[in-house]
Amino acid sequence: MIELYSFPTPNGHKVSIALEELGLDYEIVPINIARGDQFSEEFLRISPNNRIPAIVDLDPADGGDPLSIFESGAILVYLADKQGAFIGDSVRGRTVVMEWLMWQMANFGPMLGQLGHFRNYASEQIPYALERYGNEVDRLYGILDERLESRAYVAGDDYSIADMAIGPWVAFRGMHGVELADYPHVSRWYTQITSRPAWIRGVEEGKEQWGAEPMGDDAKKLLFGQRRRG
Ligand SMILES: N[C@@H](CCC(=O)N[C@@H](CS)C(=O)NCC(=O)O)C(=O)O
Repeated sequence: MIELYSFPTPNGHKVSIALEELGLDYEIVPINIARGDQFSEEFLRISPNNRIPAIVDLDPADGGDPLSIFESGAILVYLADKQGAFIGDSVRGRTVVMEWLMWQMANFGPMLGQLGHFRNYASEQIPYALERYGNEVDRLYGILDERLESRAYVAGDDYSIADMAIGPWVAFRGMHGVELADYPHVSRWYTQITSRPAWIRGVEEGKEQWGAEPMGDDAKKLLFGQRRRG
């Protein structure tokens, strides 16, 4: 059994999709980040960066104590290794999966996140920020589109955790002003991966919690005014 500490955001969905795809038994422990659950002592013990997602594997392969993991990329690698699936079955195959997983973690997620912030949550519209991150997001979607022009999936012929990491961010493209018609190969791939039954189940999980209430000033302060704890 795996406990998934999460909230239905792109980073949270990566892991619920992977758990469904891998057929692992799990239960969700909701962490409402708009209300400050991420700062509880219990959660910080497993996720010291006060971010979702995090997991606790109650039955780790070494038979030892429950094992906690934070950072979605580390979680995806752990789960894929646990089941021996979706991570490439050769040194070369695995390397390509890791490249594109890291590309998502270091580029596609953070840059889309910044653009989403400045478009949707900033107290004023700052042209420099919108242009800087808007350009970067267009560049990254362009890279992804090129990559998918001649491949079924991001890492090649096989669906992998790299697709599971990237796709959930495409799902939130409305927040970034992105039109899939501008990236036809991304569009083809996105339709393909999001029609998988496990994918659909993964994003349905906990759906009703997010967006149930509009982001108020208190939540914005909590999320966007953080400094060193203590
Ligand atoms: N690099 C982290 C990013 C996680 C992250 O940014 N999580 C957001 C939700 S998508 C969060 O928990 N925010 C809570 C906060 O900012 O306090 C990962 O991929 O796991």
